[in-house]
Amino acid sequence: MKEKMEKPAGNFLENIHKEDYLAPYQTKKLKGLMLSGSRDKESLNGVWHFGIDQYDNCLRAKFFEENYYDDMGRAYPLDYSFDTWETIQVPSCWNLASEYLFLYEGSLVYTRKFRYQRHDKNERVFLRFGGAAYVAYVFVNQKFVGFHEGASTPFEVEVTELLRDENRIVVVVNNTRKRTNVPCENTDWFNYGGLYRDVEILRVPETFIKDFSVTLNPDGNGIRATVKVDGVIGNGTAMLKISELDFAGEINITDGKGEASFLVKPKLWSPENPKLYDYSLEYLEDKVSDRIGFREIKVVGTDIYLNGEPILLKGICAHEDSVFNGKAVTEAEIRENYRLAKEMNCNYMRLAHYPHSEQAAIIADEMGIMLWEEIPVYWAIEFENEAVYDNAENQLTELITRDKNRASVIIWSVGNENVDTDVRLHFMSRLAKKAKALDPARLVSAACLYDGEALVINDRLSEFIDIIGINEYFGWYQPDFSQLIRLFENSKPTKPVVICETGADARSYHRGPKDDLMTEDNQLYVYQRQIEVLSQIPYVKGISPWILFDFRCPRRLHSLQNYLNLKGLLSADKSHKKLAFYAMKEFFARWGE
Ligand code: GCB
Repeated sequence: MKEKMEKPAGNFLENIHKEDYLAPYQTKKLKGLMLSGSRDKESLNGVWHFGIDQYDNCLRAKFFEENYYDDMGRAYPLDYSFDTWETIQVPSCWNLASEYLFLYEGSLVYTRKFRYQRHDKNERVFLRFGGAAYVAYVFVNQKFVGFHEGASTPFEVEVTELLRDENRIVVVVNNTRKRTNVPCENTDWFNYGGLYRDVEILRVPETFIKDFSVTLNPDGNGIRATVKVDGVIGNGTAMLKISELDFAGEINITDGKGEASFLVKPKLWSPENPKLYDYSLEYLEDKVSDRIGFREIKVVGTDIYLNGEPILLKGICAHEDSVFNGKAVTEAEIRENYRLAKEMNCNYMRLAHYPHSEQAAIIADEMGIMLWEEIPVYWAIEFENEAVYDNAENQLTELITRDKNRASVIIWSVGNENVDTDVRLHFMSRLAKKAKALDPARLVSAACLYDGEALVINDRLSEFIDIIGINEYFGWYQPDFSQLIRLFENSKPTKPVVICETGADARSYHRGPKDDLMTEDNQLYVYQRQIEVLSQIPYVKGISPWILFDFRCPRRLHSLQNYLNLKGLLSADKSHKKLAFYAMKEFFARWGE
């Protein structure tokens, strides 16, 4: 009897009493590699089955093992039926898939079958997830293969040994907000859940290119490539080719790693001329190809230089959100955001507050928009918790690994609006150092708070970052506007300051006197006063108001807001431009002229 009870489907009593059921699944953490955009992929997007698993019964009772019969051949009573469950489209946010899932926070079990045929006897196969919000537990053919934490970065898992002709994949995705998550339970955006980015199969040779970066040489002479390979043959020669430059260069690989500089002179990428080159990188039987731009970004004193020229960052913030698709934004929606930003005379966008889709930087490269990319070290996460640090650092590493070859990305942000305490300083300075170590070719910043009592910019994190990002809401949360002027008079920063947020709520078409909150007229008035002050401050080298379009936000309960943050310069569906949009457009046209 006892032995029977330990079998997966017959262990009813054991399962319902086992409160540490998650522990065994949290041992194998999946990480993001660099098996990205540039390889051939087989898509696992499309129709999946799902079960809403509020009580986590899939993980407790191990549905994924698919034990249908006991040793005597008698059927177990089952609490699931994978292939007759309802269906959902992957990628998508489940919240928008049906009305009853709109506010759901918990586990959803996704499953589908797929066929696989080996092409080469030595091939290795990886499953790649572009993003799963917030944690994902992955099972292939009845085996647990690992879990990933963090809603917005990609991860891969090797499944070479597990695949058969016909395969079953089960993914338990859970979006429960928690104090110990990054971000923690309290944010100012909607908590979407699901497999909301591409799910793919990648085939690579036995030894494959696992990581590479190609950048301008820091000394200004030519380009530099670094390569890491994974597999059995760690010594050899990799070949980098950029056909438009008539260039082919060898990189010696020793013990899986190699690095080389080449005297090539590419035309430089800039928002005005977003020049990209096709390149390929080969090692033994493996080949990756992609497009790349070359540019130099640096800070000297309080100035930011792009390709040796001082620049102003004329920007706008954006969430990864859409009325129709939630976080599962389409390429067309990303393009539309950049088009609108360009219409407003922007050359730059802050992708708040977490890594946006991989396509965001690919399209920005092509359209010529400089980017600030960020990890969700947002508000009051548990800075004193080392596991929280590891999670944040992993999200940063996965983001940098994914986007480090995108010319458009000029800034890594290590967080937003975190109070300047000792534990936070320790936590975020480590992240800033990590970002620099992983990618010396970009600037590091964070959206900091000013000292509201002394009215001065003096966040201790400034020492560790290249650009001081400041969020300030004078005219909105702080009605005394004269304090904004005092703030700047009192501050003597030695690095460039970027106003990475400022703004005011306005409901589209709601008009009234300029002092009436939530009217477009009031929002315009706040913008006009901000522009008047900010344009006079010599060390303010960038502005990205909050925010391009209104977005879903459960914290916004006023009837005029109707669960939207209304600080957009456009309505949530982007069909309406508010008055302040035109004020920013006019200001950016003349700022710095
Ligand atoms: C902020 C936050 C942002 C909010 C915004 C607001 O400072 O960084 O996430 O949405 O203010 O609207 O209050």
